[in-house]
Amino acid sequence: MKVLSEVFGQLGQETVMSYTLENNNGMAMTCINYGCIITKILVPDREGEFENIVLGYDHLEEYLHDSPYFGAVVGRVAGRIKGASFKLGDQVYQLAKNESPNHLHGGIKGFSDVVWQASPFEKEESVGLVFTYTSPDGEEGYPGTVKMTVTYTLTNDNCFRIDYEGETDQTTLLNVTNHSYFNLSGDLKRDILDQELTLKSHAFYELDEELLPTGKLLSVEGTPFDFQNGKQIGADIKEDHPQLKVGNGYDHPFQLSENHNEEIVLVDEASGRKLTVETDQPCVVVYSSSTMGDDLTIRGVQSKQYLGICFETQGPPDAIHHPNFESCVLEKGDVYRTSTTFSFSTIK
Ligand code: FUC
Repeated sequence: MKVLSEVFGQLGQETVMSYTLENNNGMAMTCINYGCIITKILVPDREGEFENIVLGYDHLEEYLHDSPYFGAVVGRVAGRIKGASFKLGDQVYQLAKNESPNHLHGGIKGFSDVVWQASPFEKEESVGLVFTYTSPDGEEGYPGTVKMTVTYTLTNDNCFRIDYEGETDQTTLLNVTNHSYFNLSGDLKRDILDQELTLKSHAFYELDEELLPTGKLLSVEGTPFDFQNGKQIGADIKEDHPQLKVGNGYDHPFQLSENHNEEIVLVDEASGRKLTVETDQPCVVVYSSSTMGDDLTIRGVQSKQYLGICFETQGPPDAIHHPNFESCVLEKGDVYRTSTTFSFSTIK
């Protein structure tokens, strides 16, 4: 097991570093301390050939200008906040309107757009990185100074784990996730429509035209949103369903009916690669790159709709406006703590 580090780029006075974590099987993942972005994950197919299975870039410039949150940690609050404003007690807070009139993924310069402190570690059975960032009171409009720690750990069983921890000095909101786009075909050979998704979810959150939750949970039963028995992502994606129209495909929070029990499984039959995602979070936003256009060049591959799929494990979006959702309020003295694992294997 080892960690290799090198300079990735320069951002004003700050040097952005890249770190490659490698385990004893040759599985390797590269991340940078700008936005804790995962730039690359190399895993074997059924023949043992290692290829990259996430959307990412090799240059900092591309992340600064052309990245829809590729591989990044997003926060303080992932997803949209209606009207870019919320109330805590009697106080109204105005957030950055970066998807006017709403707030998206932590704002203009959220966790995905700042340089984190990184310290690599090497242990007997794991290698990793501890990222820390202190978000000052008022950043992007949020109250409280928030101290964040995000730990990436790679183990010898081809499991990659993300641990998030946060503390605040006054009541605030916190709901963080990672926005990696997966594509198990390897080096973006195909889109994700024929990759098979199994999702232990009985219900998904209805979205309005602005992709904000209406507050209603809808049963997946008999709808294109039912992945309980596994099916290709493309199987029903073009069906005439009002919620698919809203999201241009899947861009929805699903309520997880189980945790830490293979609740999200993605399989690419052609390569034999399998990804299993497990979390303690109550929901996952499944985003099928539905709004991705053809305007990006990703390591030589032209971007297109459905080129990747994100599994944004998190608390439900816009929870501050929906008292029936799990709360995303963090009080002073409490610790925000959550984890998600991404395990890679192959099928016969
Ligand atoms: C996802 C989506 C959004 C957005 C963004 C890049 O999380 O929910 O619609 O397009 O990522």
